[in-house]
Amino acid sequence: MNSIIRIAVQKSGRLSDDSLSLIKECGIKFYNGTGKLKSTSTNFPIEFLFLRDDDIPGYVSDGVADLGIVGENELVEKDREVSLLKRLGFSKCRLSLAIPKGEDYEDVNYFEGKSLATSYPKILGDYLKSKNIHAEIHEISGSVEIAPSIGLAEGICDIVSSGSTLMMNGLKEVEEIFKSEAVLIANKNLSEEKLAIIDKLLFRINAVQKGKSNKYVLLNAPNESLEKIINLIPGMRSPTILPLAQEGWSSVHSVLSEDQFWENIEELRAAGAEGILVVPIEKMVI
Ligand code: PRT
Ligand code: ZN
Repeated sequence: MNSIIRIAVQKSGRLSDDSLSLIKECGIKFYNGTGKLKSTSTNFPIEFLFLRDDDIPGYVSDGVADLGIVGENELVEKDREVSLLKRLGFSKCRLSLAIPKGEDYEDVNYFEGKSLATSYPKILGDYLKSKNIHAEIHEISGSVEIAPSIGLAEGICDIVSSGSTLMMNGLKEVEEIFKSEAVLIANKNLSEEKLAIIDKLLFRINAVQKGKSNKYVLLNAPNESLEKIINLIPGMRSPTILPLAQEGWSSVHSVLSEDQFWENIEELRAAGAEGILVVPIEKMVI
């Protein structure tokens, strides 16, 4: 029988768009009609389950799904037995402690004997324990940021991204306790056939991720500077050098990380490079 893998992705929320874009960038086609709970790819042996993110670690650990894409915060909080296959680099956020803006804060001992509202009692409990702090944890499922203003708790532990929700609620972030991003998780007891399909998927994800973090750079340079320029943009194996129609000039093509490009831009220009083009790469297989 031909195996097929089943992946759980968030149905609708902050992880959904990026999870589905990643799958599409891997060349995997599927129909994602609104309200659908399940879908099967037409060109890769994969089936999708669209779920609430809270349920994804459990479904993967129970084997209802073989793979899942979920925030690391949810994964650690739910504490289920699964393998973390890959960090995916999107939905980045942090879990932080915050208190009313006007409060004086020196260090984490501030929280001794205080009450804290959170949707992440496990991560918060483990953190407080590691700091030997005794605080009362109120678990609430949403709108955590209003807890201090309605007198439910003295501080909160919640997800922060830009920080504007805290600010709008008169709170200040005082400790970051956990960093999170979307992760790909897998069931721990998968058949060889399923593992082989997952390897193919990971190969594609790696190619997409490599492509995103690198750029294709083309520039023109006088031949006497070529050696210097090659050292600045060494590329995957070595740059491609093509002669220009104008005598004494060449076109140099290379691949490098965007950071590396910006670090070297002044030196490239000083070496005589001109007509510099930086082009996105869709996929990159090394
Ligand atoms: O319906 P379902 O249960 O599937 O979704 P959900 O509402 O539980 O989760 P969702 O879609 O809000 O978030 C899914 C995942 O995205 C989280 O588990 C995190 O891993 C990640 N993520 C990234 C975030 C944020 N950024 C984020 N900013 N999750 C929540 N927030 C919220 C936060 O709770 C707070 O209310 O945004 C507010 C803070 O944002 P800033 O920008 O104002 O600081
Ligand atoms: Zn949720």
